[in-house]
Order: sequence, then structure tokens, then C-alpha cells
Amino acid sequence: MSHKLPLQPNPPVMPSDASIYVAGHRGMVGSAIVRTLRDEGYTNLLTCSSAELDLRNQAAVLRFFADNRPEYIFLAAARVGGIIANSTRKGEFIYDNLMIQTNIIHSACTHCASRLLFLGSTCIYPKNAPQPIREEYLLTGSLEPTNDAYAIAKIAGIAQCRSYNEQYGTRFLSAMPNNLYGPHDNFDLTSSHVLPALIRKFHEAKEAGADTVTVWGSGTPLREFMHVDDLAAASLFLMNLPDDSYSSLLAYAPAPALINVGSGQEISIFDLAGLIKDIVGFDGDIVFDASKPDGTPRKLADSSRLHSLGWRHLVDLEEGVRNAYIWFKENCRGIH
Ligand code: GFB
Repeated sequence: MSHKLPLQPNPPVMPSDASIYVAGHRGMVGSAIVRTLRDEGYTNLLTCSSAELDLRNQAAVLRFFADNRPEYIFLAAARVGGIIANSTRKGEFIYDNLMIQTNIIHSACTHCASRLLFLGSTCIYPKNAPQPIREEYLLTGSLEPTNDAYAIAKIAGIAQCRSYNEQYGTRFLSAMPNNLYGPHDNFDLTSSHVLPALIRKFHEAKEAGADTVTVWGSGTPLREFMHVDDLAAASLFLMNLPDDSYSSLLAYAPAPALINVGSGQEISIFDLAGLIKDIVGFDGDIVFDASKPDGTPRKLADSSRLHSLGWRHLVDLEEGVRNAYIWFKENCRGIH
């Protein structure tokens, strides 16, 4: 989805020929960051597929950094998935994420990268955190059990960035987006997040002339959604912040080097199902499957610190879902 970037810092800190490594460029987030960087005129982008470079391999990652010495790093490589994948494959989620992020953050420090942006998720915050969730609520309560392994890995990444900033003087920042969706999303029903799953379910039900679509859980959980192009724009915005603003984010005493990236677009799963049903044009009924987990009841990010720097999301949820449905129909022929 192409739209004008909201309020980018001017002049940008990253020169257009800066050496920029986007880790995870084949994923939904990494590919959006690459698109946005290209649209903004960045010419020296470094990417590497997982077949060429296994980010879980410390020696290989150190060698990659020694050979390429990227100045700016967007760390979007991760093992991600929806509520069932997160709760049934915890071993993979904790191991892959810890290894990938530890290797990249450490190599970026060893090879003196100027800035690194580590991307996580608002599931790092306590399950029953006060809403909206401020950055300083990190580690103030127990985690949501369906994604605690993933969340603990991401919290370790935040702690690693903070620790390296303190001990080695690096300038690494962690950004926590809410629930994302958009082009290159995962539409596999066993591992996807709710929004792509419902696009596929309603589409297939409409095509098959089915009477019902099954939505997991009770429908009552609230989720905050943001189009991945908005996250990509926010990532560039943060990476390009002038030194004084960037330094104040790193030094922010209640929650150093950590910032939420949200849209404030919160909706219940019940209402999201209704919205997607209408956009797809399915005219059957919705059935809720109470045997599936609800997960955390609510996780609305407080994004006031990002807003105070001048950044706002641009993509409205309904427009974004329409666009994601078009993308699904054009790009996922094999699976429907
Ligand atoms: O998007 P989702 O899988 O992840 O589920 P979380 C959100 C809500 O949608 C849950 C419900 O209450 C699900 O039960 N839901 C309804 C469905 N129908 C479906 C469906 O067909 N598929 C899916 N996947 N959900 C993840 C975390 O949590 O969010 C990760 O596990 C990460 O760690 C990610 O934080 C952003 O929002 O519950």
C-alpha cells in the first residue's frame, strides 16, 4: 500500500547511501521496511535470505557483519505466529528468537553499528497491565501464558539492547508495535494471526457457499491493529530521529530505549469478524469456538511518547483491511 510517509524527521540522520541491513526482509515487517526505504531513496540496502545466512548461527552472523559492516540495522527477523502457534511451539519461539536477536545485537555492537532498531510486540507487557499500556509497565506483572516464551525472548532482547547501551555505549532502541497486518502476511490457518486468518476463512466460506465461519474464542478480547506500512514508516522515523531526540529516548528513565508504536485502533474480535465478513461479502453466520483460547483480554499500547515526537499512523483499519483482502486475492491464489 503506497502512501506518503507521515512527518519524517528532516534532515534525516541516515544518508541515502548509508549501509542499512534489514534482517528478516522476506517477512511482512521486513519487506515493508525495505519497500519504505526504497521509496525514500535509500540505495545501499543489505538483505540476506535465511538459506544464505542462518541468523541462529553465531559464527555466521559475526562473519556477515565483519564482511558488510552495516551502519544501521532494522532487526525484523523473528519467529512469529498467532495464538495457537505461540502456545503450542514455545520451544521454537524462545530458541529461534533468542538466538537470532542475540547474534544480531551482539554483532552490531562488535562491529560498531551507529543505530539498531529491535522490533518486538506489545505482548511483552503483563497480561493484566493497566490500559493503555505505558512502556514503564514492562516487568511489573505476570505474562499472558499463551505467548510467554515469545514474550520472554523479546524482553531479553530489550534487556540486551539496554545493557549494551549502558556498558558499551551503543545506541540501540527497541520498538514495540501492536497487532500488525498487511502485504506478505501469513495466511496459514494453523500459524497465522487473527486478521489474515479471518480474511482467508471468510473468503473461502464465500467461495464455497458455506453457511458459517468459525471464529476462535469468545469474541470479547480487544486488539489494537496497525497496517505494516505504518510500522515501517514509524521505524524509519525512529531511525532518522535527530541525535538529541534519539538520545532522550535511550535515556528515558522509567523505560530506557523502549518505545510503543500503536495506532489506537482498538476493536473486539467480534467486531473485527463482522468488519471482515462485510468487506469480503460473506452472508452466512459467525460461530464462536469456545474451545480455542482468548489470550490476553486487552493490550492497547500507550503511544503518547511516539506521538509527542510528531509521528502518527495513517492507515485507517477499514481501508487497511480492504487493501489486505485485495492483496490476499492477488497473491495467495495457491491457497484458495
Ligand atoms: O492474532 P492472534 O492469534 O494473537 O489472536 P494474539 C487474537 C485473538 O483472535 C485471540 C482470536 O483471542 C484469538 O482466539 N481469533 C479468532 C483467532 N479467530 C481466530 C483465528 O482464526 N485465528 C487466530 N490466530 N486467532 C499474538 C501473540 O497474540 O499476537 C504474539 O501470540 C504476538 O506473541 C502477536 O504478540 C501480535 O493477539 O492473542
